[in-house]
Amino acid sequence: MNIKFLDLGLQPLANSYQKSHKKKTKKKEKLYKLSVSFNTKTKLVSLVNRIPDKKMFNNTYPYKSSMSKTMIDSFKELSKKIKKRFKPNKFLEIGSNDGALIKNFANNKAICVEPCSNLAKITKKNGYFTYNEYWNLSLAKKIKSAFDKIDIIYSANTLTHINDLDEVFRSISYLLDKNGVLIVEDPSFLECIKKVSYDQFYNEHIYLFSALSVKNIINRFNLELFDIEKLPTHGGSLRYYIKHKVNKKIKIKKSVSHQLSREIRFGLRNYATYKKFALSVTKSKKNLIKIFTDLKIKNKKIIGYGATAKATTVLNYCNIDSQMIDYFVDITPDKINRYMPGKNIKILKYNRKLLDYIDYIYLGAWNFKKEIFKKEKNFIKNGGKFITHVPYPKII
Ligand code: DWN
Repeated sequence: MNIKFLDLGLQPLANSYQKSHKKKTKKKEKLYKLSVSFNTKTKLVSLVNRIPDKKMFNNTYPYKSSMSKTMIDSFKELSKKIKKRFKPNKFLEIGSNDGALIKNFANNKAICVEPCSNLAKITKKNGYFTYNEYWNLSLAKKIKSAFDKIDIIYSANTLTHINDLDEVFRSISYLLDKNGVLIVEDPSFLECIKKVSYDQFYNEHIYLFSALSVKNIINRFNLELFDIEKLPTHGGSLRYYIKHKVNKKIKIKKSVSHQLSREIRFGLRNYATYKKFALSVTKSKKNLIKIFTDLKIKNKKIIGYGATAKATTVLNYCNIDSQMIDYFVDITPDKINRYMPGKNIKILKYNRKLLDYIDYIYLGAWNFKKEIFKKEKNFIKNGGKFITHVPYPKII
């Protein structure tokens, strides 16, 4: 049974950065209900309303994984680890984005799957065999007939974006070699609760995984977890290592039972934990609005840093608009000179000079705080302050 526990109101599509100021053009931006539920049997956390894939993942998807050094370094480290630990002959990535990870593998050893054609074009151009398609069983069959054995399937921040999870894992189980390994990386729901990072929810993130829910879902497809790594990326992620149950050569590591116990101890099987989280979200909203209004009363100049999908959830849930935030800065080419979805705040091309005469910066990309603080040490040295809502609204 699915029980709704969190309501984040009406929200625009998170990655649909508007070309023009909607209030000026009087054209209405489409808004969708964003609420979150918990399945009492599988422990899976998911959105109540689903948006068709094609509306979100098409030929204009703006997000590029290679925009942060943190992610580039994390992918480089992981590819070294995969090569050493599993020595793959054929590596397949589902949701290869702009190739931030795949570029660490030789062209003849790696295959990309990417439904957004603007991104698929990049890996194709860089010589990788790229299927510009959505991940499903018919694609898995096509790949099997072309390449036969796939010994590593990897997917970061993608499987949680696909509505039909049964088809996702059925297709993986079909394609993955008997002795092969599936590696899945996604934000951890436990970390999301601990950090009250409710902005992990937006229409693209249909699911937020925990080890408990992943274990339950993959079990239906004769797959099992054999290792779990905790990662600092994207506000705290888990990397799940999965194998076919019939493969007894790979031993199950203690990290699996440790993570499951951690989640059980925290209460991820109990509805009361979810209700408590929803209360913390309401409190976070109230306190963040207070910080912004208090600063605006004092005529402080505030901008945003990192025009993230996550920031869209925060701005629309807390009703923070261009009266509060003058503009956002971002380095992603396809976001520049556009407007934050739903809130008409302009996104400018990042330039250090844009931080001059600014009193406060709202950290849209709080998950890259370390990287951003390092880059902006002069802003901090000159007395500039940051605003964040994670793990609770505060000025840093
Ligand atoms: O799952 C998803 C995650 C992985 O990425 C997608 N559905 C959408 C996207 O979500 P997001 O937009 O919340 O992701 P990020 O990775 O937190 O976005 C960071 C943004 O900040 C990018 O637009 C790049 C920008 N940035 C910047 O302008 N200067 C980032 C850094 C580190 C910087 O120095």
